[in-house]
Amino acid sequence: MKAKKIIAGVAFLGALALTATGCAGGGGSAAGGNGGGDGVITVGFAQTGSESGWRSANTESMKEAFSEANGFNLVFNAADNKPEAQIAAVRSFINQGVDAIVLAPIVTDGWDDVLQEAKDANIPVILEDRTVSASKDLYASWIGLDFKKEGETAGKWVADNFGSTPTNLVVLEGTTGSSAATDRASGFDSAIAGTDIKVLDSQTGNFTRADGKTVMEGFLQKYGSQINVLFAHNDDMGLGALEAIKAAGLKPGTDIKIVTIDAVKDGMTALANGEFNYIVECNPLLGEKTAEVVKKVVAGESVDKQYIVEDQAFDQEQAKKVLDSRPY
Ligand code: GYE
Repeated sequence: MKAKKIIAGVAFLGALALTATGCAGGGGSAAGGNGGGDGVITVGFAQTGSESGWRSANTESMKEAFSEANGFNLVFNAADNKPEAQIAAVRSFINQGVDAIVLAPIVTDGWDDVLQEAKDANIPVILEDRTVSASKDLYASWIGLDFKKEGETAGKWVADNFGSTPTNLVVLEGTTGSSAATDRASGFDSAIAGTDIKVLDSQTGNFTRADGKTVMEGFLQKYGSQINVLFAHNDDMGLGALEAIKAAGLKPGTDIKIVTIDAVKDGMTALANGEFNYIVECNPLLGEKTAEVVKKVVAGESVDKQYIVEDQAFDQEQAKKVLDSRPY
């Protein structure tokens, strides 16, 4: 803890504020109580929520890396994918006087003010997973994935396999305004540009299984068997869509080809079973790297502005081979 920021009452109010904004609890006690000087780094982590299998794996990776044994006191908040609640959580971390803030921003925009407040309070912010549109001066580093490339890889597979015959495609988009959804869409669109693939419809399924199912039901009602290919921005929406496709009497993976992103266990199982056709990986195990960067930043050491974790991609045969050895 930074001694100058410690006022027990403020820390207590901060803890209350977190409860009020829907803090999901989790690692560590509220910041402010340990008096500093003990080498423990108090980190406030503002997670998006718990929308997907990817997110569960990411939260687990972060909690493991930011453990007491590793020298951290983690204050965890999951904002249920509500941008205002996430901004409030970050503000509460600032009031508590944490040593560093790790932020997995739900949406790209709207961060300028609160990141400036963190900067004014001398609390470094490290982005994890998604990015923000705010000035790069307002955060120390970003540990994430190349979402545009993920979309391109998915689009290239669709273009290579279906691009030379008229093909109708529907898209289940991730959370509107998130960098993961925006960049995956632009990468995918650029890869299928100029082919015979026609996008019939594209709507958000908020990265969840439930919304993926509901939106796919709507697509099926509207377009029925005209749909040849589904591109879902994550496995969970694809898995929700599977149920809708089966309920409509169609065979996923055969009647409607399915391409998704993430490669979590359930998605890879569907791929190995022939119900999905292609998955682009998005690695959620960002905890260790993020913890390493946080330690350096708090110690005043220099870090890179961004660390991009590499992703792979799998077809059905490759999924069968690696399924048992997947770590998440
Ligand atoms: O693909 C999705 C999650 O931002 C990379 O968010 C992340 C995405 C991931 O909900 O499953």
